[in-house]
Amino acid sequence: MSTSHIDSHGPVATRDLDAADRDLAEYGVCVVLDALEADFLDEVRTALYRAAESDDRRGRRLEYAYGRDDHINQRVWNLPSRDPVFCDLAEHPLALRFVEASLGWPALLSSMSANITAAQGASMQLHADQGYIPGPWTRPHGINIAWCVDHFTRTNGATVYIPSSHLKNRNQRRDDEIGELAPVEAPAGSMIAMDGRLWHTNGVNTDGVRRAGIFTWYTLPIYMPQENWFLSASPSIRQFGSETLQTLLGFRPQVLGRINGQDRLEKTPGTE
Ligand SMILES: O=C(O)CCC(=O)C(=O)O
Repeated sequence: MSTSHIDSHGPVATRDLDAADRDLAEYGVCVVLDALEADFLDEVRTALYRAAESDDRRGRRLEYAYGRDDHINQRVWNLPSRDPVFCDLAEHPLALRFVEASLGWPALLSSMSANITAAQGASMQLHADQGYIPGPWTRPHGINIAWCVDHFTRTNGATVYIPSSHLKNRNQRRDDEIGELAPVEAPAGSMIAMDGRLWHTNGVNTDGVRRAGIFTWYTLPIYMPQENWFLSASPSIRQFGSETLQTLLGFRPQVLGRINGQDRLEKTPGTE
């Protein structure tokens, strides 16, 4: 697979949400500038690097390459359980705007993890995030909202993708002829939305400048989440999480995953 980059005609980083919607429809990806306020971004960055360093120190460092072996980038999973600031991020109004437009409501948070690229860290396997969903696809079954914790540049591992590949309506196959990949360059604090059908991966970090991105993967509410929230979410989220967050985690089921036919534990008859 080639990993060289092209300067394709692609999404233009913007503050105009209508323009972002058009880019998402046409290219399968859009970039919203200044999506996070500076103080909030600092809080997110501090919490993320603290979690990453804690994993390193405790021998819990994880890497993830989606089917490839060579990888030295760090992955931090289950972010809502690592710091409440990530709960706020999971239900950020801008993210939910794109989630609702793409999937409707309710939707599920399938996973929320950070990918921190490091010097010479390899690309993951090129993939569509909804690749595990049987075809034929006729629409997005999920949307990945990526938060740029650091600048995303073509040399530090910015996400790379095949423009408009979402319109192929199928996952990438190993025998596909892959042309050049386009980088999504965006300043820290930007939000990137990717259609669940888009073929993408992380770029190779060639300059050694650390790049953290938080990937928040939402799906239609009919799919088992990538993260098993029932086992891995911190109990404090069940206690203190907002209604919206609990809906996203599947703790307020509306159709599937009900509890004795009800949408929450507390309403189960005879348990009060
Ligand atoms: O780190 C990146 O830029 C891409 C991550 C990714 O492809 C994913 O989490 O599905």
